[in-house]
Amino acid sequence: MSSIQVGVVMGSSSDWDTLQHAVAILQEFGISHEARVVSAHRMPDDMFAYAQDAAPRGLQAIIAGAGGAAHLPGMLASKTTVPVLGVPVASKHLHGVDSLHSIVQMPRGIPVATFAIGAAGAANAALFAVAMLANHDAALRARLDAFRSKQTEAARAMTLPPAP
Ligand code: RP5
Repeated sequence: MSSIQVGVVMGSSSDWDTLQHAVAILQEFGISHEARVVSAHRMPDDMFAYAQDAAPRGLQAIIAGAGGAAHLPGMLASKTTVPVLGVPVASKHLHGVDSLHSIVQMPRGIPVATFAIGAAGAANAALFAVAMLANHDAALRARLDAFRSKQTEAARAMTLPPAP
């Protein structure tokens, strides 16, 4: 069994600008992970193999990002019960609304946890994966609580320019 806890997959290298924000969070929390291009449309056999191997490999979650006709998260979810966290990538023509709808509108019985379009969604998918892993890891829970506290302090310290 591999020691990889979270897989980060995306439909194209052009999705990396978005999905790198998930990887940065996983790195920050010391979560073992991998990042790969696994295209639903251009390499469907590889996609099915990735999904089928996910549980035997010991993956705890798959963060899957794609844009446009974003079938990758849903099709992965159709072939594994490892939780799939879907990240809609902003597309050129429809700005990611197409990606969001493609990912979120799953049929009953095959869930994909769907996050916001773009970088915030990618980061939040990773934070959600951290929260799932923290259910069985008290030290990780403490690091996640510290992350939240730091964020709260940063928000409290925010100032605004003087009114015109
Ligand atoms: C999707 O098509 C990918 O997830 C990507 O967001 C989009 C465009 O891919 P490229 O043409 O940039 O490779 O499958």
